[in-house]
Amino acid sequence: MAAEPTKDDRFSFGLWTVGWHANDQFGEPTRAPVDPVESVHRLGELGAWGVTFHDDDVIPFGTSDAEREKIITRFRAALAETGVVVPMMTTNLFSQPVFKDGGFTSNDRSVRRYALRKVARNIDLAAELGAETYVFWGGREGAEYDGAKNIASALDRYREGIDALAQYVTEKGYGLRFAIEPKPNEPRGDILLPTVGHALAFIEQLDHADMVGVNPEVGHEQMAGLNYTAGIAQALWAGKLFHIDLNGQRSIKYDQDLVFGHGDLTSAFFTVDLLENGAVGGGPSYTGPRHFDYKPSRTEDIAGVWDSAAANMRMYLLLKERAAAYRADPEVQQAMEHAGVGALADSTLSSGESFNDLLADRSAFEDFDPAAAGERGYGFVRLNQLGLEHLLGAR
Ligand code: GLT
Ligand code: MN
Ligand code: MN
Repeated sequence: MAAEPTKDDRFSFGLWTVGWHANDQFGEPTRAPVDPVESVHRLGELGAWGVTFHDDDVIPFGTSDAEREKIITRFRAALAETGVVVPMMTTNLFSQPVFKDGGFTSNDRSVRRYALRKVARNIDLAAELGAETYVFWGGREGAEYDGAKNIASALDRYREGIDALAQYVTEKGYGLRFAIEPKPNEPRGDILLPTVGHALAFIEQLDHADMVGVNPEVGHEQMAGLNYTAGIAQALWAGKLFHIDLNGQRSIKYDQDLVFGHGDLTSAFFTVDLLENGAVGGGPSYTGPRHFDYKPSRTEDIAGVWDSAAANMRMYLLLKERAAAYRADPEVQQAMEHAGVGALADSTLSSGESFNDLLADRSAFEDFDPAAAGERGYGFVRLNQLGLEHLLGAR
């Protein structure tokens, strides 16, 4: 049995997750609104370490400045009472009609200017609350019609927006880093920066590239048929895995936001193995929050909201325990050795060897027997079977 979650596990939840009223495209809300202060208390009691939120999750859109201050004061009191921290914050640039064509990349310049101001105001609050990461999920940054959006201009404006805000953070001396969250579609037909790879390439074009990374979400990569574990491994390799959104998704369809592990369980196992144990043979590891971005299904009542929140942490801890057993199993270690998993960390040229040395090495080519090397069995299936047996608790 996995341990109960504690603050040392650094589990965090978006307030929009448990706070979702369970309205969808086809139906009315099935639950009453949850007071964010109540969520802080309940999540803290369940063992969560942190909460994250959009400006509008805590301070309803259109609130006056005076009322805003009162809300913030009450929210801070809940944090102080519970010891729950705010490791990440973000901006809602997608719910209000003004953002129907996007925030940073709306075809309407006045909307783009308004979006930057909305983000800057919330960044000030994020710095005040001690957040380390500021997320940018551009759900409305995109289009349905190819003729309606100049993608090059949109990317120019996206870059301009992120760079201007990064400059603002730098000038203010805030200790914040930015994390871009990719998603292929929904709510827009096609969203800009649809995958981890697109986001990483975009970041390289920024003036402030050093302070910008990614916040990959399990379901968003899987909606595009991509391998989440491989995606975050590349982000780690690039030094850009600043934050993660854990949840579950069952194949290529609408964004399900299921409990972590309730989608592709095998993939979740290898995700936790990578996050907790690092890559076999070495590589950078992830030290950030274990953040859940799921939605308690529309079928659940309020008890089901808190049960499903707890289920995320429990799934993570169970998988962490299974992954530790997998790594500690001598048979697994032997199978990894046989498969050459760790050997991939050896450089292809020896240290000090030049490319000309390789050209002169007859054993590498003239005397090499490719037919013999082609006979090697790597035993990847046996290794995977051992992994699945550990996942099933059969070993
Ligand atoms: C929205 C989206 C999530 C993002 C949130 C951050 S909001 O619910 O579906 O994936 O992480 O803006
Ligand atoms: Mn997300
Ligand atoms: Mn999602």
